[in-house]
Amino acid sequence: MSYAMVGNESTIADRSLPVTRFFVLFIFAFLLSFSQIAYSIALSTMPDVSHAAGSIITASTNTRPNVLLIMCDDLNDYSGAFGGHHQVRTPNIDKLAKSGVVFANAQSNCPVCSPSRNSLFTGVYTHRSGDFEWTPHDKQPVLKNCKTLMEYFRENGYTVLGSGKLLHHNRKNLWDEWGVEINNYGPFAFDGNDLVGHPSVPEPFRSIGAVDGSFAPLSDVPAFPKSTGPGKPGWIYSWDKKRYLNYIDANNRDLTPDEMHAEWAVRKIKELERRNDHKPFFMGIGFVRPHTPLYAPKRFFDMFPIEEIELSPIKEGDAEDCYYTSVYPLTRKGPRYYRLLRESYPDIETGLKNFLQAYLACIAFVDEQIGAVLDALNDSKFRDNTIVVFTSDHGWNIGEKEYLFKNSPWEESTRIPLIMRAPGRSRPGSTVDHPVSLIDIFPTLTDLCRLKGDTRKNNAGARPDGFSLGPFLREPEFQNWNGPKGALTVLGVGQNKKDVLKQNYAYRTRDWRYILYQNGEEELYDHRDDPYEWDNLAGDERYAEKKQKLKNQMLNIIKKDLETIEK
Ligand SMILES: [Ca+2]
Ligand SMILES: [Ca+2]
Repeated sequence: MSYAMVGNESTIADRSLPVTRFFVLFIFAFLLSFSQIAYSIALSTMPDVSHAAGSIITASTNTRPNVLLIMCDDLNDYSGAFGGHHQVRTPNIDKLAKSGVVFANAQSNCPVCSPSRNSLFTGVYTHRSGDFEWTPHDKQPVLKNCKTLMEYFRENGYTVLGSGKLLHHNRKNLWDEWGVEINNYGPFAFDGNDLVGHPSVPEPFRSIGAVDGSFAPLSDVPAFPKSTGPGKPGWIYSWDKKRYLNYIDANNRDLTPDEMHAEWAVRKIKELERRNDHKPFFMGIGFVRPHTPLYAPKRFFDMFPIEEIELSPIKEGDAEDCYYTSVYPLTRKGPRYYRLLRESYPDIETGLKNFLQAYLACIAFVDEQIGAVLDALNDSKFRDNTIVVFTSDHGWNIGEKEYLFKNSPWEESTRIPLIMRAPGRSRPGSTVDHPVSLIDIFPTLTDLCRLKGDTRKNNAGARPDGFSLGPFLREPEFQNWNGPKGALTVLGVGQNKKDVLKQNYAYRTRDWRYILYQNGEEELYDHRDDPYEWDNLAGDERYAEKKQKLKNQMLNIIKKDLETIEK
């Protein structure tokens, strides 16, 4: 119970009968003493890390570190610290990178929103839980029996606060304090009747719709020749069509959801400072850009004039030695969006440049939101005892291999930015090249914050599959990590949901990417001289031994889980 609520009850009591007042005061005293007892128990059961050798705590107080987890949505490796697109503008992410540790070869375990986030927040591999689609975690046979990071932190005496897109299907009861209630993806173009593709986007790409078929600066308020319904065309926040985002000009407009979440986080950090309640906090802030629709204030589009945009290197005919379309139809989003973009512009280069301009604008925009939150943290008393984790749920292909979407088995979809800063423990400005993945975040935070207790709610749950990245924070070239040599990514196929070996897998080591499709087709890329994964070496006899070795390593990770499932 928060002090604010107790305060309200006291106010009511002042206007009530004496008996009621006594009762309320009694409850108040009971809650106060109970919270103090609970806190004492929590402290006594927690290891005292303040004097431990190499403790991440620099202060002499008996406190555990706070955690600030910042997530982006669909952000690939373009940000500057990851050597991505050379025109990208991410000064705040880059600044964080300089003060923390960059994981330069971090991978998503499932490159699509819902399963990736379920996996991150429970620590359980997607293929192990069978979570390949859009079922909320608490409706699934394995994941509903696992504690989320939020529950686990709370159980360990943390105050747990969040705002924005963290789990794909948020559950407010997982948080002590939840931030802004809003559809995170908005605003959307509204034609007076429906949420539609932005009218400035050419057809047929626009026909994809209000989410994936839309990109424009916010100043381009959706206008239509004639209203098709009872409403007024313009920007609208949500599918319920109730709340408009009013836009007069750049300085006179309503905020976008990401801006609201940043504002909430800044305000909350200041409030936590004043609160002084001795409990550490876990705060999650989930920004939705650069997820589609790619809308951002115009000044961010102006940073990337269309005539100056350069595409990432794309090889003509690159998809010809790939097997994606041997298991998925050409009507699937990635190939289809690429074709629709090509048909909407004089040529595919022009189409990709227009899309990329909006993607870069949204990255620059979200970087500014990230900067606001990090500045608030760095200006607060929490700067030196707060672990910062920054990442994304997966990446996005922008035209590589004739694919425009997430959820591919290739580097641009699977590679993610990952930065960790643990004051007193991480070496500022260092880079880890060892492959790691989102599955490792849960055990890393468990390790750094010395969380205790079973992460499962009962035996039907699964334990976290990853390994703590703690050793890399101090020693970027650490050689004896307990984790695997490579990072595993799964691309689920809905119809074979229960058969773990009937999914498609990618496996990324330091130098290689190996892909095994459910029909047995393979791809193999040597990143040492093929960073764009142009030449599939899987059919080349000279690499047969290498390929087999990678396949075995990968299957060992998967089969270990199979054994666990069969028990
Ligand atoms: Ca996503
Ligand atoms: Ca190729």
